[in-house]
Amino acid sequence: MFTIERASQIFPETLTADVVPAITARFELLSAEDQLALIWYAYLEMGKTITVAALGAASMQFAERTLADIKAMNFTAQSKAMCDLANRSDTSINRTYSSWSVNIKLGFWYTLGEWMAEGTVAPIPDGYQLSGNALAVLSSVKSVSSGQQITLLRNFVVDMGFDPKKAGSQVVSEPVTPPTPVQDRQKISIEGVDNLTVTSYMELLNANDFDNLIQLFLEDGALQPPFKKPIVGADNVLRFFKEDCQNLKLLPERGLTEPADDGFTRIKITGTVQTPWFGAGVGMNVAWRFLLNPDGKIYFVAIDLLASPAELLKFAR
Ligand code: ECH
Ligand code: GLY
Repeated sequence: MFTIERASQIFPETLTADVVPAITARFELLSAEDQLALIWYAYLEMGKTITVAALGAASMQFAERTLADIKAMNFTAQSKAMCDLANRSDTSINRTYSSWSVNIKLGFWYTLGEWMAEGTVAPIPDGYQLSGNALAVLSSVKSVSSGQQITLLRNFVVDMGFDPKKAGSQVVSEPVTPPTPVQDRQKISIEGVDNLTVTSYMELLNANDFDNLIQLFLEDGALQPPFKKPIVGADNVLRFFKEDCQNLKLLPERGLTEPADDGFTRIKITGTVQTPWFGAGVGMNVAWRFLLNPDGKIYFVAIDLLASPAELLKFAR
C-alpha cells in the first residue's frame, strides 16, 4: 500500500534546487531593514535581465485600500509599515496582508516598488549599508539561476506579514479566470511518455480548467509544490489550483514511465514552467513526479524545482 509519505519518495535521484531553502533560511535571520534593502537591490539587478509583466487589473482590488493607506502616510510611517511587514508583527496591515493570496502579495509589492522608484513611497535610504551577512546573502541570490531567483523573491514576499495561522483569517483570492475555450487549447506531447492522465493534467492546467483537472485526482490524492509539504485531498488541491495556479504555462519535454507496486505507475517528466509574472522571460526547470493508481487516477504528484539544467536529462534507471 502506498502512503503519501512513501509516494513522495518516488524517483529519489531527482536533484532539487536546495540552494533556495538554504538562502531563504539565511535571509530570514537578517534585520527587517536589511531584508527590504536586499530585496530592493536584488530586484533592481534582476530588472536588468528580466521584466515583470504589467499587473492584471483583476488581481489588485483587494489590496487597493491598503496601498492607498500607505501612499497617504509620510515617509517615516511608510518605512515603518514596510519594516513591520518584514518583521511579521501583529499590525492591522499585516493581518490584512496575511489574508491575501500569493499573487495579491506580489502585486502589492510590485506596486510599492513602482512608487518607491518614482518617489511617492519612502525609498531605501541613499547609501544604505547592508550588514556583512546581508551582503553575503545578496551575493548568493545573484549567483543562482533566474528561475531560482524569482522563487527566492516569491518566498521572501510570501513569508512577510502576520502569520496567517495565528490570524486565522480566510484567504481572499483573485477571481478565477474562465478556462480557455476548448478549440484554443494547445495539445501537449511528451517525448517518451504516452499517458492520457499526464497529458490531460498538463493541458487542463494550461487552460485554467481546474474543475476538470481535479477529476484526474483520487479523492485522497495529493500534490506537492516545490519545497512544500504535500497538499492532501482533492478539495484542498482544487483550492490551491484556483488560488495559486492561474495562467501558468507548463512546457513538459520528456519523461519515463515505470511500473510501481500494487499495479500503480510512476512517471517522471522534466521540462520548464513559465509564470504569468515573467512570461517567456524565465523558464523554471522542473520535474513532475506522478504516481497513478491502477485506474490511471493521480494519487500523488510532486513538482520540484531542479538544481540545474542537467537534471532535465537525468533519468536514472
Ligand atoms: C521591493 C523592495 C521592498 C521589498 C519588496 C519589493 C518587491 C518585490 C517584488 C517581487 C516580485 C516577485 C515575483 C515573483 C514571482 C515568482 C513566481 C514563481 C512561480 C512559480 C511557479 C511554479 C509553478 C509550479 C506548479 C506546477 C504544477 O504542475 C502544479 C502547480 C504548481 C523591490 C519593492 C518585497 C515585486 C513576481 C516562482 C514553479 C508546474 C506547483 C504551482
Ligand atoms: N504560481 C503563480 C505565480 O506566481 O505565477
